[in-house]
Amino acid sequence: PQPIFRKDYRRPDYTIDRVDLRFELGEDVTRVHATLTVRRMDGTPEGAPLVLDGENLAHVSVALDGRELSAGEYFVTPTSLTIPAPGAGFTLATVVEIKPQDNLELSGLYRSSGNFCTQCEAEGFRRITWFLDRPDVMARYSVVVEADKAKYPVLLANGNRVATGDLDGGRHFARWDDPFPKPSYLFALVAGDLRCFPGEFLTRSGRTVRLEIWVEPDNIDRCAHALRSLQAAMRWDEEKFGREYDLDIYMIVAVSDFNMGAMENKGLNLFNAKYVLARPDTATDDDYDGIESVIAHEYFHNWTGNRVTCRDWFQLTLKEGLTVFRDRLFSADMGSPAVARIGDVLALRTNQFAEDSGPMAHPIRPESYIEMNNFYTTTVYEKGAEVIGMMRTLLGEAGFRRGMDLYFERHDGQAVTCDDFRAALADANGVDLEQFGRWYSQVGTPVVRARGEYDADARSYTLTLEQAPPRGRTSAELLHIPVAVGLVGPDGPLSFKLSGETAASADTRVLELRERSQSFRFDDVAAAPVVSLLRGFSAPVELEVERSDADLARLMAADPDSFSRWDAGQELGRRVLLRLAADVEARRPLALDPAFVAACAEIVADPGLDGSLKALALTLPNERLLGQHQPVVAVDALHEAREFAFKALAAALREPLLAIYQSTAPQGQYRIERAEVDRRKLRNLALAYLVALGEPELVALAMSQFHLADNMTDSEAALACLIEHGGPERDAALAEFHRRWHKDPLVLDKWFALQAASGHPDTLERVTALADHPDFNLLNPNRARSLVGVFGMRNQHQFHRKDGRGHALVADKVLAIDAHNSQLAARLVAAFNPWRRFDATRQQSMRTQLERIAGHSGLSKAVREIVDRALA
Ligand code: B3K
Ligand code: ZN
Repeated sequence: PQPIFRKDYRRPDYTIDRVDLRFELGEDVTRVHATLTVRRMDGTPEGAPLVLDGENLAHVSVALDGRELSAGEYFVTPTSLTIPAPGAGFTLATVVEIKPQDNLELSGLYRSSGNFCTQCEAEGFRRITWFLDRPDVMARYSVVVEADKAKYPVLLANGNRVATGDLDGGRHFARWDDPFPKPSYLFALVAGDLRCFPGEFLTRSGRTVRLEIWVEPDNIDRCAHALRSLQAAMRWDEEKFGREYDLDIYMIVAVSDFNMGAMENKGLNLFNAKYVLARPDTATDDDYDGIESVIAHEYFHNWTGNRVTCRDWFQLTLKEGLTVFRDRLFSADMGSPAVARIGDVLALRTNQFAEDSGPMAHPIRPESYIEMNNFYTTTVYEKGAEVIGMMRTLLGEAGFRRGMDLYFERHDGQAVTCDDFRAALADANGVDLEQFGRWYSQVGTPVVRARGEYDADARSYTLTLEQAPPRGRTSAELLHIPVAVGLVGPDGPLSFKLSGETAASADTRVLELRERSQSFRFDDVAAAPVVSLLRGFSAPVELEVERSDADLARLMAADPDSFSRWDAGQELGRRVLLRLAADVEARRPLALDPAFVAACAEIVADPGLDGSLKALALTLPNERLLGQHQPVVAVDALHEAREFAFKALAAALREPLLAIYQSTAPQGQYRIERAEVDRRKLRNLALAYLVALGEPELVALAMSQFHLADNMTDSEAALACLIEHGGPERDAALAEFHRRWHKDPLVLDKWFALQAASGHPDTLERVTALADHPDFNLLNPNRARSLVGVFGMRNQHQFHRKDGRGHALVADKVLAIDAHNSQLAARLVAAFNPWRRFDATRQQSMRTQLERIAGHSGLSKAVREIVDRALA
């Protein structure tokens, strides 16, 4: 397959103004009747052919302006329908047959739990009917769905339901009209036996919108949190961005078999059930947060994505980076901004920085792709959100809002580019974002180096910032980088004055780094400071700054910016762990740095930190993150060092941790409230440390929490501790959990995932056995990810076993999955992407698996693209 390049974009020759669809849903075959109202675009030569996309369609007939075409008047290939010189304006009516029941790719029209559903982004609509399946063709849709009434009582599509009725043979129909023009990727249809959890929302202009959450009958008691989240998101978008919902009804359908998180189809979102269903005993605090943010994300797409959409798929970050940014602002407003920011940055560094330094590195606006679905990446999404965030930092909250307003005013109803977005922000504020635009084309994580000098006599501090190309790259254009800074003295934050400022203050200032190297002078600085840089993680860069362990300990104890405070602790922890790993490799005796222990003890005792922040501060950097800071990832040494440090810290802090555990026992029933979440976070962190000590009475604490918990947060946390602990307690708890939850797919996924993530030395054997467990199933993406994905992507130590068995296991599963679901297989095969970061033996082992996959006959183009890039 040939790559498609951004530079080759051409507007379409024809466009489609109206689409009339009729679906005859059937058990064996589904017929799709489509009537397209087509218009030749100005500037298209008269004789230009109309070429429609298609995939896996059994062609039945085609008619032009009501006249059936005969052979020779049109041409069909497996991926196209061509009508030579059809005219300037005409209708084209096609009939095709498809087999949703055989569609295991879960793209296009497919079946899940006996129901019909769709997923069209990026290029799934062509698997439903012949079409100009590209986002810059926006049409008005009218959809008739016909199906057996008993089996599929509920028939949904985008927009408003305008007619329903009975048909012969026990069948019925519903007709849906969507008044808003939309690209084909936002089309959706659902037919099935579903129950509705209803609600409503009164918009600020006084319209009542009906809200409907549709789920399988058994799940009707797990919808309240999703509905609340939706209502909160609708209110928030009105208040923060002035964006009101535009249809009379908004529907969400929970689907059990879904390739990703959710999909923002106009008025009819389809969701992975994992991001809808929650009940205290089945969903954790993190699940509740995940639901709130994904519900909000898809809702926010209604304006950033649907009303204003992407011209072409290279512009994906236009809607995704922006919508992730919006959902993050929302989550920060709903909960704790610091906790949210720390979580996002941790994920960015662990996943996106790794992607940036591997074979799949690409700019947030890619230059080429073979399979578009491979570019729904953490770079496009999360780094894309960081890029939006930097613009907001530069423009300020009000300036950003002005820019957003202008963007909607200019482009409502259009399919546009990232440059259009940037231009709206710049124009609304009269600023120049030209240099900033390089963030859209540059690959890799830039490096920012800092050094400072304090002049005690002059009471001034000079900070020099330098930007350098990403590691492993020799050149890069100069970027426009906002660097948020503050100074911290021995007794806390220091005030200072930058040139041009009239008064000194201790507030955070944003420096703009635009040259290779720039110096900034801070005046009226009363004492030698430690510089607190990149507060709130103001730019997605790697920071290099010389700071002693004591400097970091000072920031860890006293930085007024919660993010930087946490970050300093992480950097200190990372140094300690990397030194320990070196000791492991040199076979030196291990000892945990007492200064680090002391810093952690201070955190434990700090009355000013909430439980969630404490738990984050006391969580050691993960092994994947640590590996990024080594020239060659020392898999075993890192694992041993981290295990050692974890136990040593537990031993050193045993008494205060036990006191925490005992004083934070639940009072009354589970409640999903901030203070309660904080309490559970801290208590469960304490439990993990305590159980690691292996003392019978401490292990018993986990056992009893596991038995007594009235909620999944505490139950899962206790189970995780027992899994790490091993022994008969592990087996007993796992058996009990399985007995209790084996009929509940989302909970059972946790059972698989916890075992796949375990650092225990027998994890590979257990994962191998679990892959043959009767409850394991490669056809269901959640289940496959919970075992294979977690093992390959999150368990560095066991996946990268030196004997290569971890690699072989994941490669086997990738091949097995690729035979039916290439999108999912392509996600999982990315576990091999960092292969060049490891020692020769492991490299060889991964290379062997990559070559085995590459040589497999019938490999999908999605997996082929990833492995070819990895091996290149
Ligand atoms: N837009 C969808 C993702 C589609 C992925 C296609 N492979 C969900 C989201 O980002 O909101
Ligand atoms: Zn999105």
